[in-house]
Amino acid sequence: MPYIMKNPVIIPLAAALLSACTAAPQPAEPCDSRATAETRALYANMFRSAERGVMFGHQDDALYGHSWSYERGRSDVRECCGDYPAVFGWEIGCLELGAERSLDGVPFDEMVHLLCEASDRGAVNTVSWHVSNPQTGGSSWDCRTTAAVASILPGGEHHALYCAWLDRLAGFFASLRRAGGEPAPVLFRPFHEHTSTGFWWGEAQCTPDEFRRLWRFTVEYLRYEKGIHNLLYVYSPDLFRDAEHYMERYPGDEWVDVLGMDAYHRPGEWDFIEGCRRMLSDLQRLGREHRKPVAFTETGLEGVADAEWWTGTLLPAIADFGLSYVLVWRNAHDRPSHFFGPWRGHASEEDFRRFASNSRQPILFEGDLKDMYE
Ligand code: BMA
Repeated sequence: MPYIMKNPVIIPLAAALLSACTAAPQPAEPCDSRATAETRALYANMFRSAERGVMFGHQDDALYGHSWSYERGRSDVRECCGDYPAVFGWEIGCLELGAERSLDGVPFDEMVHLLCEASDRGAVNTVSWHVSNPQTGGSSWDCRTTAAVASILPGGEHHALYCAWLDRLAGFFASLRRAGGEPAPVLFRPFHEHTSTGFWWGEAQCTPDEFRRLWRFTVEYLRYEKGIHNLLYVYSPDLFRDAEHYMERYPGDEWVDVLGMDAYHRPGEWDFIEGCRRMLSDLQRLGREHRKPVAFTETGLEGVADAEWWTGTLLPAIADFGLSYVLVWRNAHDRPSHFFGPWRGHASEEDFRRFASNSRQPILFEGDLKDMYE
């Protein structure tokens, strides 16, 4: 008889050790312990779909495209490759002011309608927020002062105003309903690109501590004060030097669900492929350490001046990092050269199809998704 069979203490100990070694790791949970069932399912499915491929996302895809606007059912991406993007990006700047249209002129009621439709079809939605400057009344890009963040933290001069803005956001998020009536889950990506100098919440405009407090207050207020539980929070700095720089203003694992990054291809400014691979490899490692999905939350080459950009540049930049999604920015309908996605008739259309169907790094579109909400 083996020795352990004689020892009543060792038997359970050995069994516990064995099961600890063989048990599958518990699936990671959203940081909101009260996240809705569909939000939890989306989170779990983001890990699973990343094993099959990278979801393709496009900002404002359902609202308008290059030279058309507000024609329900249309999509520049679908017109090029036969399927909708897997991830739809939406922008809510100016919602905080109580406006009926976003800073890009998009009627919020149309956005709500199309976002819910995308959710019902099984696609993923992500929302960015180019929030106005609470101190000056200017736009997100108004960096005249360095005290805007401090001014909206608890005790600050504009704190009450900021809470009123969040009340409006909460109303918007609560109004997003799937066909069955349950809240539509959203990947919310506030205070993006803070490592650039472009926005009033950027690293030149506030201290790391102020940034973290702003993030935590925002999440806390929406979650506990307003009872919003259909959000997954996405952290998305702009270019970063190394993992330490990436994490410098990280609010903490209990306030972030997805590790993202934004990086645009600006020829002549930096080596896009090499730089992306360096940053995405840091991101992949951080994602494993923190048990968070990783995503390339904004990218693109404005005007896509290279007919083989999709397979020649984007694909080698993003392949093999286990990304959950990559999202290219909008195709403005009213600024002919301000586009980042494909559109029918553009010189890169054929290459986009090659990108969409390449076998080196599978790219997922809406029709490739298994039900993300179950
Ligand atoms: C920027 C540009 C702007 C737009 C903003 C918010 O990158 O596309 O025209 O207002 O995003 O969507």
